Amino acid sequence: MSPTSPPASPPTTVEATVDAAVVGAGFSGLYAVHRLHDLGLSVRAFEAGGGVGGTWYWNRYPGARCDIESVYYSYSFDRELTAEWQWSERYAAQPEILRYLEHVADRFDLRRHFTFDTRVTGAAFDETTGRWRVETDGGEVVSARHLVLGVGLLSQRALPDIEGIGDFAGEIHHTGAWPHQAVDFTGRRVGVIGTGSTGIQAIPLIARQAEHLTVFQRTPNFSLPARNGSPDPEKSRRRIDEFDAVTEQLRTSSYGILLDPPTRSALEVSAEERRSTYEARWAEGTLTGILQAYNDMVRNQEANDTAADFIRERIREIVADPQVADDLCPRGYAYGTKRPCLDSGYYATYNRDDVELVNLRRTPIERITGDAVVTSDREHPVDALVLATGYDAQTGPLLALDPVGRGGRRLSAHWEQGARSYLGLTVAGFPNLYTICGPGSPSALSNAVVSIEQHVEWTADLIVHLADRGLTTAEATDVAEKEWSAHVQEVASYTLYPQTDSWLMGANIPGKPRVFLPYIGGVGAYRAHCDQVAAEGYAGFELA
Ligand code: NA7
Repeated sequence: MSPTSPPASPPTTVEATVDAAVVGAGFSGLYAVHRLHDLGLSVRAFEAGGGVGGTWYWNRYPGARCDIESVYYSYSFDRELTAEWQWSERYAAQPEILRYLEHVADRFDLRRHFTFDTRVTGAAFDETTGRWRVETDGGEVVSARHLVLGVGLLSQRALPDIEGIGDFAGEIHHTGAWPHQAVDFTGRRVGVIGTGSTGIQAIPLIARQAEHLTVFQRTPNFSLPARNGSPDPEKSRRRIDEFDAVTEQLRTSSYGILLDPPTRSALEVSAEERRSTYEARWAEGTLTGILQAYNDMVRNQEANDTAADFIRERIREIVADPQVADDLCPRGYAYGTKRPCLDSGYYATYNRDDVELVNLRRTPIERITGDAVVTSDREHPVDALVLATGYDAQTGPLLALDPVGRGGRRLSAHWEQGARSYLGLTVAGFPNLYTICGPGSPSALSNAVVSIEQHVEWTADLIVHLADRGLTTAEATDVAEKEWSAHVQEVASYTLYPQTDSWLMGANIPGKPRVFLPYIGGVGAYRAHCDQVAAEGYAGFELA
């Protein structure tokens, strides 16, 4: 080759032919690889990160931890795995959850199936072969009969479109792409934009380290104290000694967590009784304690107001400055319809002299300069900026990959008017494509690990069903997709959720079509429905 020859184009030949390609090495991808390999399928998997972990690989910001108790926020597919892993905290922090997933990868020898630091850049269904052609940024091409996307529901970062943000001269990080080395804020003036679950976890810890912290809040959230500490020994014991029973309870519950379903309306008990219930649940330290105290909390505004008022009272009790307390009080949307938060000392952080809250509803951000955030009333000098601004949830990661289905139709075209799916796991016109935690599945409104296991197992069963019968493709019918998508919206319409601007509605992303993304019918009911579909020979699918 002469020195002037053009560089070789990336290889276009198929390098590997497998039964299944899996994208992602988080809870979904790891389990999908394990399950499919165990069933005797050949599997190739790709992960953009440098290791396993998914969400827990990327979210290394201070305070990152789960807000479902760790004893339940872990896999349940293997009793020995559960028995041998001891969580050190009731709500484990990111490094421990990452260690757990690394342990799972090692224990089941999963890493050998993965290529890390490699992003899948395209996937197209070849109608002549009935296979997916999967391309990576490493120049690799894989031909796979089945394509399982475990790309996460909160992995496509939403960066704020603020004038001048690119000119900021200091350190700037989105919480979902946090550096691997701890960021030291000592002696620095830090600005945090965003007060969702992430901001609420990070703010107390950043405040302790920084010289000064300015929190830029657009919408206040409802948060309950986590009361983190050691795991409850009785729950840990039961999880192992009564493994099958607890697993079954989680799988058939509404949210993938253990709770006694509420039977009464908040409005049929006296104000005193309600108050003592809320107080007990405020003391309990769980994400959904108050939300699940009565059965009409997310359906009836008046019932919801009783809980919202109670939490606002607590905020006013904790926060010394009445104006700051008032600014922190959520209003104008029902409690729980933005995902609720769990914190460790969040509200009390605003009693520190070195922490300032900027209410962006009063004084919006106008621009960012080299060393300041400029709001409509003044400049806030900062040396570092933390963007806790969330994600293009559920659809974002799938549309970033934008698979090409039958007839050359892209997923982005199919979802132009909003996401639709059959069971949240499959899409009409995209045979053998499985979207773990996809829109229309309960994942975002549940203990995601419990949902993920169900999604993966159901998908694996479908793949085996095809193989056993010498069939090659499963494809959701248009009718099934239409009916399921209508059902997802209908169930949501019985609640207060669709009235709130939240990422659950796609409202945090400009121009994103408004549909309610997760399925709110309950983890147990959803599982039963999926099982029924399978029992009927995969009703709603064309198997070919
Ligand atoms: P969320 O819950 O989407 O929160 C993002 C926060 O960032 C929220 O307070 C937003 O305010 C705020 N935001 C977003 N863009 C801007 C701009 N441009 N200016 C000011 N403020 C902004 O993301 P999280 O990472 O906290 O949590 C995501 C999920 O991870 C969580 O629900 C759990 O399931 C785990 P807004 O409310 O849009 O007014």
